[in-house]
Amino acid sequence: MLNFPTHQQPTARIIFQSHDHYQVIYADRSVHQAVLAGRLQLADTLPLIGDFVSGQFYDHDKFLITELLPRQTLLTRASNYQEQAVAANVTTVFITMSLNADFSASRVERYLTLVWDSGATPVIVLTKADLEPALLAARQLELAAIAFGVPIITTTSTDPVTVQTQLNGYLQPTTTAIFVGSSGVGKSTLLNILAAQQLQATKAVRAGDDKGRHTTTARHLYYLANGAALIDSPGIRGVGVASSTTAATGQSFPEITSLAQQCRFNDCQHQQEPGCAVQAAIKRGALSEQRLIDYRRLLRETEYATMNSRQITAAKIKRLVGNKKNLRRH
Ligand SMILES: Nc1nc2c(ncn2[C@@H]2O[C@H](COP(=O)(O)OP(=O)(O)OP(=O)(O)O)[C@@H](O)[C@H]2O)c(=O)[nH]1
Ligand SMILES: [Mg+2]
Ligand SMILES: [Zn+2]
Repeated sequence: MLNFPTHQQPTARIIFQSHDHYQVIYADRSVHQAVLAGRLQLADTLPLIGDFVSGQFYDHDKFLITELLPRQTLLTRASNYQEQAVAANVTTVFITMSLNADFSASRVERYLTLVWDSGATPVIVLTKADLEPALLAARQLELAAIAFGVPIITTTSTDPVTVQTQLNGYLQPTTTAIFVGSSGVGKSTLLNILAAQQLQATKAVRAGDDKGRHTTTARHLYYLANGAALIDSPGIRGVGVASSTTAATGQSFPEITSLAQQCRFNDCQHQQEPGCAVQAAIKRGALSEQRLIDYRRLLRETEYATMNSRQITAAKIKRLVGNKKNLRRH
């Protein structure tokens, strides 16, 4: 049996979410489709992958989520106007970066900030050591200078036994770990090695620039044999865009809302993401670009409307600072 918090009612854990469709795992490791009780659908805080919930079974094996149990940690991602929730109750974040074209020490720095804010513990994982053996030592030094004692692990997928021995120490029965990092760095590959089975699909990176193909499209939580939980996530596609769609904005733009349901990524920003149904509709002339621009403007306004004055000032400063950073970079 999995190690779940005790509660009067049956307790389950969210392992997948897509819009209002959930999957939960029960302590006996059985997986069930799940929905939110009406009362919860209107709550300020919606259950999220990694959350423990309680509820009851209906229709034989479906689960009705009636209560969100208290969170130990919350991992969020920075966005222009607010934080976007990534996963709940994460204890360990594997900041995953490949040693080839993807390498960026300043990106690791940004990830570290997010992880420390969340209450989880970071571990830096440098992948594809086989491809860049000559660069390894210099890059480890570069990271050590910003990582202040955060463990730095180096992996090679063709040596699964070493991968297991290096990462197993971080995967206790009480651990919930998540892999974050760019597309194509080998997050799903590592998960498959640790689970010793092909749980997630993996795909070769583009020749030339080593960019990944966004093979993983949604977060998914798996339990390893020893009871450690491990979340695979899609490669981050540009940080810094708010994702929340308020109900009001959705109602004013029903055609965009319904198109968005068909986007490949749950949190698609309808910019350059692959498989974006909104951009596809613009391309074939079924949606005017102006509609999308108006939609974005309203979205931003409604986001400000839900903030207090201190939060608005903070968001504006954040935007200014972000712009300056971009200026310096170019
Ligand atoms: N040479 C080498 N290739 C690797 C290594 N790790 C992963 N790969 C390859 O890199 C490619 C991308 O790996 P994935 O595991 O799909 O990458 P991902 O991070 O899950 O990518 P997304 O799901 O798109 O975010 C695959 O072809 C892997 O076989 C490694 O250590 N060495
Ligand atoms: Mg993947
Ligand atoms: Zn989209």
